Amino acid sequence: MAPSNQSLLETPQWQALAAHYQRIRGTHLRDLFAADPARGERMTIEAAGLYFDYSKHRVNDETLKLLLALAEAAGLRDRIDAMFRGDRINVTEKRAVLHTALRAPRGASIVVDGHNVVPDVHATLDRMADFARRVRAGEWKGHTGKRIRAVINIGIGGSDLGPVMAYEALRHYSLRELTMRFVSNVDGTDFTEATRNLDPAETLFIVSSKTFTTLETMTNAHSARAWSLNALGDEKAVARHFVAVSTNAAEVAKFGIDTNNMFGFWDWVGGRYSMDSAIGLSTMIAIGPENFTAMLAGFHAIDEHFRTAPLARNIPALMGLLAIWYNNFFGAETVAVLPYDQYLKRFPAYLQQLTMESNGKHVTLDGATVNYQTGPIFWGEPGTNGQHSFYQMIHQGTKLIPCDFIAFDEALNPLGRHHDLLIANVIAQGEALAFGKTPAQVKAEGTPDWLAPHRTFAGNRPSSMIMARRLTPATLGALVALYEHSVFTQGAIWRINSFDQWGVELGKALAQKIIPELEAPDDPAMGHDSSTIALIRRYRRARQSA
Ligand code: G6Q
Repeated sequence: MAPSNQSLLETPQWQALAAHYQRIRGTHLRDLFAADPARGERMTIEAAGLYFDYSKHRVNDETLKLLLALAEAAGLRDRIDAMFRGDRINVTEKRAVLHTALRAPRGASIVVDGHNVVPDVHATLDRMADFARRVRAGEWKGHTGKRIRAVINIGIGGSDLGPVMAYEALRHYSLRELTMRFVSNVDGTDFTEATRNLDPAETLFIVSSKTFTTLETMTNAHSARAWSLNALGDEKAVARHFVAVSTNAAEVAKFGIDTNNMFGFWDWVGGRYSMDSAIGLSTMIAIGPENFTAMLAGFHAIDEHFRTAPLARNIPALMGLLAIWYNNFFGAETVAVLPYDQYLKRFPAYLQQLTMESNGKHVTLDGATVNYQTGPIFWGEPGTNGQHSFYQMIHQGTKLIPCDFIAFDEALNPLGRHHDLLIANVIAQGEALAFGKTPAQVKAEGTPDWLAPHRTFAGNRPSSMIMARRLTPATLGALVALYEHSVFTQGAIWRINSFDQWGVELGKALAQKIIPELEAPDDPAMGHDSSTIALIRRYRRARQSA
């Protein structure tokens, strides 16, 4: 492992990559494929039902060797073991990072502070399953005796994005008689629209908040309480219409939710890593406990792959190293995630939090400012829709945008030729990005000389292809775990803490000062800059005249 006082950029492994980059940067994917006819089969890995094709990356065997040497020097293997073991690798919050324990099989042992946490995980899963079954079967009745027909998860950030994404992704497996909705924004529109047309007597709220103090969630939870009680007219109704998912029993009780109706988790589960903890209660209610268990098994299969496969055959490790290759050597600033599956429409939004909240950091673990780029910007939309909008830039713009394509062999909703057309598109995109179209090819098609530059595609634009047989709960778990561990790999190389979020904590405090300034009856004394003061005064005038 490199001495920790040696800057990453000074390590021999980094310098070897920098020198190698100078040699390979001009090499075209056309040449790499021409030189090795087996490349498209050789540079693939299968694990946990996923097929990963990394042949269309601007790498050769030497690049991979050097990237793997970088990982070895960063002690990636030891870092992985430390995470799985439950070491307090989240050093700024002094916490273990054990989302992998959430999907450990019953009977496994993971000891934190002398205590095996796996039985606790399964005890919570059992309580969740019991509750989910009762709601799904109509046995959990509302205050007036009516069955529950709508479930609303109130949460934000890590307590919302995972549940929303998983519900959308697994909607095919969901109990259609139940209406599932999600409220996150403090904008009252979110709550108002989510509850429109719902009967409070048939609506169950899951208030999901690790801390149970988050402004948006508590504001929405109080509005939900008022909405329920306004219709049901009895404080006792709260017990039938509200359950909580939290680590903070005291605040849950203060809100009026019976702690018997609380599902807990632990400080070693980060918000953005919590979709398979009790935060997934809405997912479990939607798809049922068996499907939820299958999803956890998918996560666990990739956990085991990441923990045990040699780094050279380790999908998340390679994904992470390729991200570093483009981010730090090619200067790419973003990664596009392009699922060719309508059910994965919220997957890019989910990944934005997972990747950017984890690796949007500018200091190393010991507090030194980095002198290299860290986490790239993640973005994306489902194919084929994106093809008719921003793909133009990926094909012909001046920015290098590595892409992750995700697709499935089988459609969940077979309909005529739709699936063949979908898959033809995703395969064609990867091919076009890699190989482009030369001026000679364009002219041979009869394009006049003046138009040829506009119709030429340079190619050499890298992409990964991730395929699976079909989108199942297990596949979704495996996919999410891939990205979790790719993010981990990147953080380990950059020597940053991927598990804190001080920027988010700042956001939670910022508005607190301004709220009373907006609501004060008389013009308050304000210690802000002139723009902020003018904006506050402008809003106060509008508010007073409304
Ligand atoms: C996730 C972040 C953040 C968090 C939300 C909600 O890693 O910490 O997105 O999940 O701010 O926090 P609570 O669950 O405490 O309400």
